[in-house]
Amino acid sequence: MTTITLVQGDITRESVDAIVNAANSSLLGGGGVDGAVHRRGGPAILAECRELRASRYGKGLPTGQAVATTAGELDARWVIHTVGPVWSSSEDRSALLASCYRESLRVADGLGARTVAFPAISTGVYGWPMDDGARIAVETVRAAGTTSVAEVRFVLFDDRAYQAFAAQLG
Ligand code: AR6
Repeated sequence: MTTITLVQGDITRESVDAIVNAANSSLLGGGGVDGAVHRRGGPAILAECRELRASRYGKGLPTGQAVATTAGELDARWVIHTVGPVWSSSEDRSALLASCYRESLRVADGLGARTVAFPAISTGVYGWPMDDGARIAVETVRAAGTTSVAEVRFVLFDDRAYQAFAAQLG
């Protein structure tokens, strides 16, 4: 069983085996969590992302998939980069958002990570409504029963996000 914990704060300050990054398919950085991960983690992360683009993801990492790199100077062993879907009011993309959590956990499992920190994927720049993003996150992690990950820690930036996740945990 995976224990789910909630903390409010900056995910790049967490001490865990793996930190999940809300990346974009370029893997070359951006704002939000992605910007913070690269700023605090240093250039080794970007260097490995560039190698992944050259070797495996010439067209970019597809939405809903996940891939690991070094965590550079972060207090973690790995960063797992995943690409959330951009929110759409006309199209249901929730399967892609669920896939981000599931695939990140699958990668974490493969690495032998026991503690994994997730941000609220897609709920920032990508515009996903927080309550729905929290529901998908918690449901998907709860359903990912086969993982050897002992703790999933959701790291929420502000009180509103924290409350949304707390409501889902019940
Ligand atoms: N720690 C924890 N949560 C954070 C942090 C942080 N340091 N910074 C922001 N959040 P976002 P997305 C929250 O925009 O929506 C980037 O440019 C934020 O309040 O980081 O998946 C990428 O390169 C929000 O609730 O990710 C992509 O282009 C949540 O983390 C795009 O943004 C996710 O916000 C991805 O957009």
